[in-house]
Amino acid sequence: MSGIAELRARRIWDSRGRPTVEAEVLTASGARGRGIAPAGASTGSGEARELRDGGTALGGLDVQRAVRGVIGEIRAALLGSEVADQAAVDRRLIELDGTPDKSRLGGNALVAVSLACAHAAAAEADLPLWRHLAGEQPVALPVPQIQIFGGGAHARARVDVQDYMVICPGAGSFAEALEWTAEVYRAAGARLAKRGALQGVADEGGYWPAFKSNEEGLAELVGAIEDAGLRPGADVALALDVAASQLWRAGAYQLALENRSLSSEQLLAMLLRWVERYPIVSIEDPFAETDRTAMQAFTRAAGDRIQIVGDDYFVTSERRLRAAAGACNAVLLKPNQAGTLTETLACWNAARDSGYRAIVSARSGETEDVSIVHLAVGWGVPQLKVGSFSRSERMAKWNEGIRIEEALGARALPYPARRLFPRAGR
Ligand code: 2PG
Ligand code: MG
Repeated sequence: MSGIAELRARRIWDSRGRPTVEAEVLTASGARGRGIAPAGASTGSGEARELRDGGTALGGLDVQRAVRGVIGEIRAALLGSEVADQAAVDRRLIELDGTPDKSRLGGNALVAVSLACAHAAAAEADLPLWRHLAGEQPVALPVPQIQIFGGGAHARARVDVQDYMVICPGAGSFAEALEWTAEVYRAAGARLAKRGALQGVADEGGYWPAFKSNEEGLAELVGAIEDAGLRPGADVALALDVAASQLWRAGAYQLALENRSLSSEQLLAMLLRWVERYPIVSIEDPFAETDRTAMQAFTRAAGDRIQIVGDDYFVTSERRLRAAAGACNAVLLKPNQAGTLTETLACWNAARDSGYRAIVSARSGETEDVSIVHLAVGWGVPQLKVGSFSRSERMAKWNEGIRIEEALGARALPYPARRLFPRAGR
């Protein structure tokens, strides 16, 4: 047990070259912890607000005010606090900010400090963060959702669907899932290059494709799985993030790529057709964050077959999850959407209470910070989404999972892929 002796912060740079907040906690006994705030591009309106400076420099995105808040007010409030009492630290942060959306001190400042405290507490106990969080509980590695093609807000809306991802229901371990994904990623790149449809990579490292329709991405993904010598559905299945809040304009879903505008009912029919035709096991934000009726209808229609994930829809809010009323059957957990680790954990506990699944997720703007891998393992969240299979802000996280899986060895609980996606994995 040791108190916070020093709290520092600085502006550093994220994977999009934008400013972000890094916080560092030092305890009285000399342990250190560091946390970095990630940043979203397709954000839900209910997320904790980032504090950005505005003005013209750096596109208004600078975070000097957020940094000053950490080394001023937040430091003064937390000095001497017990570092291992994460709930008390986070409560203090929330009280100090005093706004419902964390807009005064900034969700970016708060999440960096919250993460830094968790790391310092783990260092104090001389444990890796995942073990510090899990205590004596046995743990497993999470099943990765890995992006192959990027679109939406991460690729200037080149395609409307934001994330075309794979999940490997047939893989026997985290390491094997990564190996299979590496083959699929390579195969997908080779296919696009051959057709002259490869335009670089999107924000999370997935290929930036020149598709003619959104459905073409699904067919290409199935083709890439086959090219890689794997069985679509049984070995490697499809997962989508439609990020549909981004498509909702003037009372309809606008598919710019196809020059079409769909009602909720038409989008629902299209997604059901995709689920029939392709080995899809998970769809995130199939409808806009405001379209509760469609979310409930889609969950009734497809929720027994696939995972339906609320991201912008729940914004990692315990309250929203408890009020889900049959919308979705899974929740994305993003610590910076909530603002603190304690609130993120509360959302995961609410999901467990309600029989919802959960996936810990990175943001499209990331850094070398690998905390989310430790959160997934340590909290027992059985799935993890960190973007694609290229660029080191993504690979650092996948590689951290490999190290944890190796450290756990035979002590690990069974890898949950086949339990979570049994039909696809047969
Ligand atoms: C999402 C995330 C990650 P962003 O929508 O799930 O893909 O994107 O961080 O831009 O919200
Ligand atoms: Mg999303």
